[in-house]
Amino acid sequence: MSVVRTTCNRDCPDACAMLVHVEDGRAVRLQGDPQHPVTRGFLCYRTDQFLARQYASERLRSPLVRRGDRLLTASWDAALDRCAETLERVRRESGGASVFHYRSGGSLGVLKGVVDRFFAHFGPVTVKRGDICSGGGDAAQLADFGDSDSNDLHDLLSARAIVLWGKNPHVSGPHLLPVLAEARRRGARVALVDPVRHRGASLADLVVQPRPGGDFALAMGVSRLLRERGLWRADLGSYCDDVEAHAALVGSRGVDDWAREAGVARADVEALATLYAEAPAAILVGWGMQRRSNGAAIVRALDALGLVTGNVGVAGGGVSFYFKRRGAFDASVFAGPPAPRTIREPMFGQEVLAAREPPIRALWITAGNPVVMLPDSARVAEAIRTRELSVVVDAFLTGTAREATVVLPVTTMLEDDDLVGAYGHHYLGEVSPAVEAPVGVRTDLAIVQGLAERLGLGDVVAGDARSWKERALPSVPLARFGEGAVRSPASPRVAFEGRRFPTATGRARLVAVAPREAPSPTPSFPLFLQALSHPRSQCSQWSPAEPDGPLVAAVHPASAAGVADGARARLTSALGSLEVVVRHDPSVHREVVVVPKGGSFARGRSANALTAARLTDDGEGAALYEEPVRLDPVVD
Ligand SMILES: Nc1nc2c(c(=O)[nH]1)N[C@H]1C(S)=C(S)[C@@H](COP(=O)(O)OP(=O)(O)OC[C@H]3O[C@@H](n4cnc5c(=O)[nH]c(N)nc54)[C@H](O)[C@@H]3O)O[C@H]1N2
Ligand SMILES: Nc1nc2c(c(=O)[nH]1)N[C@H]1C(S)=C(S)[C@@H](COP(=O)(O)OP(=O)(O)OC[C@H]3O[C@@H](n4cnc5c(=O)[nH]c(N)nc54)[C@H](O)[C@@H]3O)O[C@H]1N2
Ligand code: SF4
Ligand SMILES: [Mo]
Repeated sequence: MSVVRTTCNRDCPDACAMLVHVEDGRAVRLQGDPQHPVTRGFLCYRTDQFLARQYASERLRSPLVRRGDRLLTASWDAALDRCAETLERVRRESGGASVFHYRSGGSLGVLKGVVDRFFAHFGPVTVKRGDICSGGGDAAQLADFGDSDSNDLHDLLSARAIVLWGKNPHVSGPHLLPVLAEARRRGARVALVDPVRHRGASLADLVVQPRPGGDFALAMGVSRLLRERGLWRADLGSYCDDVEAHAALVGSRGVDDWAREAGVARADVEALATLYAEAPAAILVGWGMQRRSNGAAIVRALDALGLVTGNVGVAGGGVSFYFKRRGAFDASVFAGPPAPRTIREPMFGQEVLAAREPPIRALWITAGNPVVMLPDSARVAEAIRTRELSVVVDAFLTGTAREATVVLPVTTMLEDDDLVGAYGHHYLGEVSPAVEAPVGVRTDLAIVQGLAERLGLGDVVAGDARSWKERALPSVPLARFGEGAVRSPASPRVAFEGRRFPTATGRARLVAVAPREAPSPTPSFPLFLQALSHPRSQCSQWSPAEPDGPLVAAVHPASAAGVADGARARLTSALGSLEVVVRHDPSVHREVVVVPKGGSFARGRSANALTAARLTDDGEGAALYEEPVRLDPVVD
């Protein structure tokens, strides 16, 4: 029996330090490291259950190569030869741009960048642009602050007020919860702003339920009231640009009008303004809210609220969206010649199919399941199915892998060797192999090295995991990871301390233009589909296994179109329909229906089969939660 210390590499803010208990070469228990200041001895449900996935009989143990309709087992040599020959030919005939390397967040391991490096040197090839997860919010914070980073997580203990704005920590990042609880014990008041009154309400002194996307107006209303109460800082012009234009925007409507547009009562705006007026006040900006056609503008409105009240650049304050997880790493190690072309991630299906001069002839997919996780699933599937070569590197036969020409089996996080940064706190983590990979399974690093050798580029990606870690993180000796939690040297404890911003003027920018109003539902499609994070899955990775049967759709009883609680219904959008089981849930806003994200495409559980590809207002993110849908009773 041994215990191996490692880090969870999943796409989650928490980057937990894990203790893996190993018996006879088999992991038997996963434990959160009690010594780690954020992990505090516990893991989330989905990773507590990860061993079911680790040892699932469905895990791939051999490469698969397509013959006609079927994917057949092949040797590594045969599979890699096939990949190399086709990539070579396609590049010779059509240039590097005819190859598209798509990498997503199946693992946040920094060394996945070696695959990027290979393709940059092989081509350079086409890569993605924008970000399906956080494009809108990233663009907003870059525009306003010049960077996207947060105060230390434990700095929240200095806050007097905390607003969870569109964020569901019980599901999406549970290691925020003990910090929130402690902040409350120290007297902070907490508000929750979300169209879904989720479990976060149990920690909140105030809950405001705006209509979906109504947050821009809500923030404007709060700001207007605070200005009327004399709570805008007098020296605003010394650290902000566009002050007059912003003041005109906030003043362009009365509080009642802003409240109406936000879909809340004036009393809600007043209560939120009163709570937020307790300085220092922190806004924790969730990821869900910015996946909207006005998502970047919403985050800009929250940035502005923090700026005008003097809550940015101070302890206990901040408008925290993202912790700069890559800050400590040397990105140049993974770089190569610039990409000749980019594909907007949310438009994957459409743009791959439409690409010309050259067309996209070959696709390589690393740590992504785009058929399930990107909108317009059917088109994404078609785009993958119709290339001359589509290679999917994954541990399972996902909805994406099923469409591939070649599938290459990869290690899980318990077998991998890597480094991660967190986007919900400032600690870095080392991913160390706790168990050996099954025979026939390789790391992404070994796979790309095998490919590179065949293409005469072995030197570009040579080196073991350890040497890549040392190159990627020159400022921290790896031995430090054995001694306890390692804080990123790249992030100060207070972001933008002293109200100094890395923008062209050194000042922050205030939003000056209102976005288009959030869309309203129509009589024929009275609901918006919100496919949200679920406790049992990490995006499309379920643990234990994905439930059988139709998706469960949670809807306010008044919006259930007469479908009884527990009854079956059809959920229909302009793109198609799925069978669901309706659950009446009065905590869900009346304009919204909530289903889990990441459901299987083949089994009719994928919300993205119904969701059209739409961009956010900035940052080329996806407006995932604006698909108009309706529920219809199923008549047996
Ligand atoms: N269990 C689990 N945890 C996960 C994941 C998972 O799949 N499962 N995914 C991970 C990933 S990829 C990410 S990016 C992170 C964060 O990923 P998310 O789970 O997307 O993040 P949250 O910040 O909790 O945002 C979700 C909340 O935003 C709310 N929201 C949606 N629209 C609006 C709006 O217009 N206004 C307001 N105020 N709120 C709105 C939703 O109702 C919901 O409560 O979490 C990670 N954590
Ligand atoms: N409708 C709707 N769609 C959404 C969302 C939503 O809220 N609603 N959320 C969006 C968000 S926030 C995100 S981040 C994206 C996530 O989209 P993806 O990143 O595509 O999702 P995952 O399911 O986390 O991971 C993809 C695959 O990576 C594999 N994988 C895991 N570890 C490794 C590894 O080490 N190497 C390799 N090669 N593969 C590995 C997994 O087995 C999995 O099949 O989805 C987005 N899609
Ligand atoms: S998925 Fe997130 S909360 Fe769960 S163990 Fe991993 S880092 Fe921690
Ligand atoms: Mo995400």
